Amino acid sequence: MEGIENQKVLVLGLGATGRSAANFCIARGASVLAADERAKDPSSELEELDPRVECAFGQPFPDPGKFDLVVPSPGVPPERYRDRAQRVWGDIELAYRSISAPIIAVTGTNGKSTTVCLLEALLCAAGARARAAGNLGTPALELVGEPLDFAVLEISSFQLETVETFRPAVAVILNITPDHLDRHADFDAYTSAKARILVNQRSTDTAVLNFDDPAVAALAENASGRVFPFRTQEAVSPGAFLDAGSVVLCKEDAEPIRISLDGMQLTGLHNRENVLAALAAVYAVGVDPRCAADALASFANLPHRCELVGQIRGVRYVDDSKATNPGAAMCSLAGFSENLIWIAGGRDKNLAFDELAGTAASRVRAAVLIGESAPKLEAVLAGRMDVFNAASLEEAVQRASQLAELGDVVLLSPACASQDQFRDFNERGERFRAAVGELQTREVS
Ligand code: UMA
Ligand code: ADP
Repeated sequence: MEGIENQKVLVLGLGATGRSAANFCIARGASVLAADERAKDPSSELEELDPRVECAFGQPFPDPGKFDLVVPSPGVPPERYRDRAQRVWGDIELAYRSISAPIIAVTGTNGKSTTVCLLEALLCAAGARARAAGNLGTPALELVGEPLDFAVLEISSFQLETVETFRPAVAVILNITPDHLDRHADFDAYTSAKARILVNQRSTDTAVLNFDDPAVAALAENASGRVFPFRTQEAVSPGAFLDAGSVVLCKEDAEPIRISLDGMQLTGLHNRENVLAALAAVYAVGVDPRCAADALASFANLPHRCELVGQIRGVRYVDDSKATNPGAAMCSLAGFSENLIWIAGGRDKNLAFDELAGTAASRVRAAVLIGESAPKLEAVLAGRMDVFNAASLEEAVQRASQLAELGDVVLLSPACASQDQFRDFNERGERFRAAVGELQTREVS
């Protein structure tokens, strides 16, 4: 890759992104200092780091002004380097400059991981070589050098803050609702970060935009790529929409394509939106969506996304640990017609819960609250349903099982981040599943 040979590179953060970026830069002839403010953890995955990378742990970041290029990890806020750095390229910019396959990039507040994994499955079903990476967990730089027809990247607002020339062939924006307002100054700043996915597109590129979402639809005006909208409630042409259990794809110069969703495994209206967006992106890159659609029959909800993890005495237990903001939790709550015993709470990201409380009021019989945000949630929920507090997730599952009646659903859909009590949403989901398993074992013994 041009631009980093013999350069002095500072990598900020030594998580998954930092390690991949440090290895990438050193392999391309840069000298690399990788800094992490936490103390060195012997159990962390540093053995995968190239030994030529110099590491600094447990001290404030060095002066970014002393380096040619700064590569920040997504979790490092721009205030930490912006004013001093000569040049900033995040891992997505580095990956973009090195991946030769066309890039399909997906952002949005919710549904990104489901959509990129589905896109990978759809494209592979049509015979293309495609791989998904990015905010999903596998850093984007791991796709460099892979023989691919398409690279599918999940991109967060944090990652979009550090792109410069990044220009995806297809950019998908699924939805924009409040999230990460502990990092972005306000909703407008968060929306502006998301909009950066479109900023370098040209007329031959495509922007797949959710026109049911006003914040996303408003971005069409300044999009320089071809806009291909999708809607669940209304027909749109050109664009993609739902009609009587089918997806309809319309392009100006072609007959509409109709794809039945009968036999689709994904559940919930929100996943129909994700399917619409994914099929629209497949169509936009010139792959036949009818061949791709075979994948819909085998592609199920990802772990920790409205996943059924147990059934005890007629009560179903559903793990939606990945619902880390109010918008995601609202969409899961709205998807149930059963009475809910709702487990919620965790780390607050400076988000309002009032609208969520309104949705919850019509469906939730009792809420069991955990984590740092429990008092803030209790303030908006009390009086609208029974509210209980629990000191741990295990205690919450126990309490929920006592409150649940035949036919109810116990739903973990926290509306908050997990890091106050867990490593990440995966650990929170696994602990929920284990607690349900424990209840099941006691039931049979
Ligand atoms: N660090 C500092 N100083 C700081 C901030 C962080 O030293 O001010 C260090 C930490 O000590 C830590 C390292 O930086 O060792 C962590 O960096 P990071 O938080 O950027 O984490 P990574 O492991 O590189 O993971 C990142 C994404 N994390 C975030 O955006 C916070 C992962 O998304 C992503 O899967 C991964 O890159 C691969 O692309 C996680 C996430 O929560 C799942 N994303 C948010 C979301 O989905 O809502 C945006
Ligand atoms: P992300 O990667 O953006 O966090 P996921 O696909 O992992 O998205 O889904 C996380 C949660 O967001 C799901 O469990 C569900 O509650 C909710 N969700 C998924 N897709 C959508 C959507 N299109 N609109 C609103 N909420 C959604």
